[in-house]
Amino acid sequence: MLPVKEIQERSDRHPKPSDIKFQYGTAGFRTLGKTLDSVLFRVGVLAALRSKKLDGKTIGVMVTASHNPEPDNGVKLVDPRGEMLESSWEAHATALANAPSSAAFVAAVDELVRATKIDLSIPARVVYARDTRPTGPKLVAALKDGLEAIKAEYRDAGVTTTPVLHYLVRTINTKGTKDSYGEDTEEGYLTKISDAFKKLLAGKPTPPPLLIDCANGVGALMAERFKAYLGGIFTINVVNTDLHTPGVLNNSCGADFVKVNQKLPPSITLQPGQRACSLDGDADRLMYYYADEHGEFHMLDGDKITTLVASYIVELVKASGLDEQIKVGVIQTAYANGSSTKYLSGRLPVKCVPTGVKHLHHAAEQYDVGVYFEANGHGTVLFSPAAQELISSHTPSSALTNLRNIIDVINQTVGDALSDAFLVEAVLAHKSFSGVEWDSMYCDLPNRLVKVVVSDRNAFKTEDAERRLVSPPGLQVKVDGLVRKYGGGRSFVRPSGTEDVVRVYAEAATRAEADELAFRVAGLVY
Ligand code: NG1
Ligand code: ZN
Repeated sequence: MLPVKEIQERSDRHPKPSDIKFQYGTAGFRTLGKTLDSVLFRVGVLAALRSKKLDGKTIGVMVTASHNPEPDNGVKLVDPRGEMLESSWEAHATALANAPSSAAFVAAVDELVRATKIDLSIPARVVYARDTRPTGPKLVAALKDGLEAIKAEYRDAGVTTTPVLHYLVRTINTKGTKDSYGEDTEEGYLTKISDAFKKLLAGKPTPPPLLIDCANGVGALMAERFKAYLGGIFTINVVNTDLHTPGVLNNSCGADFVKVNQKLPPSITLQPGQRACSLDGDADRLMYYYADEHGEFHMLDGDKITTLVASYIVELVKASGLDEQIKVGVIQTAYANGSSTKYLSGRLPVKCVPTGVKHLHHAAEQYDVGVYFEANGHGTVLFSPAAQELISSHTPSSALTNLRNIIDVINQTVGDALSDAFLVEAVLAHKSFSGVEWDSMYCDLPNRLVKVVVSDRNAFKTEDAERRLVSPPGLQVKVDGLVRKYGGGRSFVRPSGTEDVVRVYAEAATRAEADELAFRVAGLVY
């Protein structure tokens, strides 16, 4: 039985603002933090229902707005294997969040229970965490109220990164099984990743210390904790670690700042030859960069990470004699730099999917080893169970041992900036690459990403993995007309899934042309 009275009474303490329509998008619910109280309460109830639906498996809830400005906040659900919420439930989430009153909310819950045939007698289990945003504690209190209203068991993972929460969900649900993914604690996470990293570095020259820009977010806590686990083998120097001054989170620092502005955060100075990286506000995106011998900045984004990592894994698979059995593939979105696609396509299967981790993750699962990084630095590598089995059962060789350690250094549940940084450092050490050699694998086409505020972003519909517009009618033809004027140019328009804007991306042979094409296409959209 649904505790109707309990839910309704508690829901009354979290009234829905009448003027807001919430939407569960690619990054869950995300908007101004102070408007999200009712959403968090309802997500508590929803997460419990999802757990009941999945036989009492533990569901994760992460309270974060990632790279967005500090006043924003958000919440997303994590399914039992640590992956994003199954898409069919996104509509349920949206429906529950928009019920206008407590009574309507209870009715919507009842409807969901019926429609999805949930057995309410099954216990519900949820683990949740939040990032460092000032609206976090209140939102977590609302979430807890929702969980208690429906009598779910819950575990508070405290203030931690998005990838740690995903790791916890997976480890909790596989504990004591043959699929065990590690200890279900933060220490378990730190130990698993750092042990594998140290093994990968054993016998290699110690890499130079790595400067990590933590975006003044929760990644600072985790990077700091990692230090104790690296056992003097690798040094990380953390900057932008201010978790207390209002307004500093993601402000002029972090992965998104670097990617969008294509420049160093003003708080960072690099010595010639020095390499560094930036995390975003919940530490699931990673942007690398280095200064060349003249001190000039060069960015090494998600596409560069894909290229480095996928090429190295292919080398190891070949050296292990497993290239017939293990096929490595790459998944990209339309935002991948055209040069990266060209470079990779000559060497590996490359697939383009719509923006959003769930699409990339799902496509990556179709390969024995699927490598995906969005250009913005969010990504991971997935090894199929069969590939992992082959790698662990084959007679050990140095290539195979490296592959095994790569499996453990990577957080396969979701993009994980710190784990990805260790992977990158390990590959660079193995290939004796500096930033320069890594960067020279291919040369990025100049590109520009701009946001356009429109009256209704839902009027923009796309096809072909978001590379072409089908609506508004006639617009794509005009975009094509402009693109033709730029040799080697490419441009596309799509509605954002996380902000109320339309994004325009353009690439061309020169910086000036890429900028011009982007702004001219934006002019068509506006
Ligand atoms: P939207 O707002 O749909 O473009 C952004 C990123 C995605 C993904 C999501 C989730 C760009 C251009 N878009 O999506 O790649 O990371 O946020 O956080 O970077
Ligand atoms: Zn993020």
